[in-house]
Amino acid sequence: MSDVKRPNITLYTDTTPNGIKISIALEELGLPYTVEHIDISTNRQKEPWFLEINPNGRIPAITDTFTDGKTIRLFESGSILLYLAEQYDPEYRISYPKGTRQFYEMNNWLFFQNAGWFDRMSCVAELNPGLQAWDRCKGKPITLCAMRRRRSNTAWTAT
Ligand SMILES: N[C@@H](CCC(=O)N[C@@H](CS)C(=O)NCC(=O)O)C(=O)O
Repeated sequence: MSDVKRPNITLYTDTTPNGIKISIALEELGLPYTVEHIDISTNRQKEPWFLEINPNGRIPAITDTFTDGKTIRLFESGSILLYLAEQYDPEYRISYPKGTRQFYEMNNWLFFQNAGWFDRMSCVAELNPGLQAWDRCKGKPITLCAMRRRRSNTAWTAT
């Protein structure tokens, strides 16, 4: 489809590390994109129009024009990074060729970051420390629970 105009990326984000890491990837790849600020302190991420983009109601998310000419939505920062790498990183600026040793090592760390409590911590590692940071990442009972357990030195499980 030669008349498909892409990239046509809109990044839905806020100033949290999970959001910022997508901005970093886009900048590193030198891609043009539009930013739609989702102020999570006002719960904009839970509005019906945004839930069409991310049914989980969280930033970051992106939309793009896919190779078929139709809009594609991406949510979960790891999924977004893989999409950007596969679609727009032919020179391997931020990724590695599929099937190489480095590719699998990259995936180790990608999943490590996204699957564990580190992902929750990414939200907390805001510029504003303490409770204010918790406020900005409200709705995180798992994190709070994990933090409490860590503080009390008991074994941690994400319950
Ligand atoms: N696993 C998700 C985490 C996304 C996430 O938790 N985003 C937070 C900001 S860092 C958010 O949108 N919080 C608002 C809410 O949970 O309502 C990812 O990697 O994208």
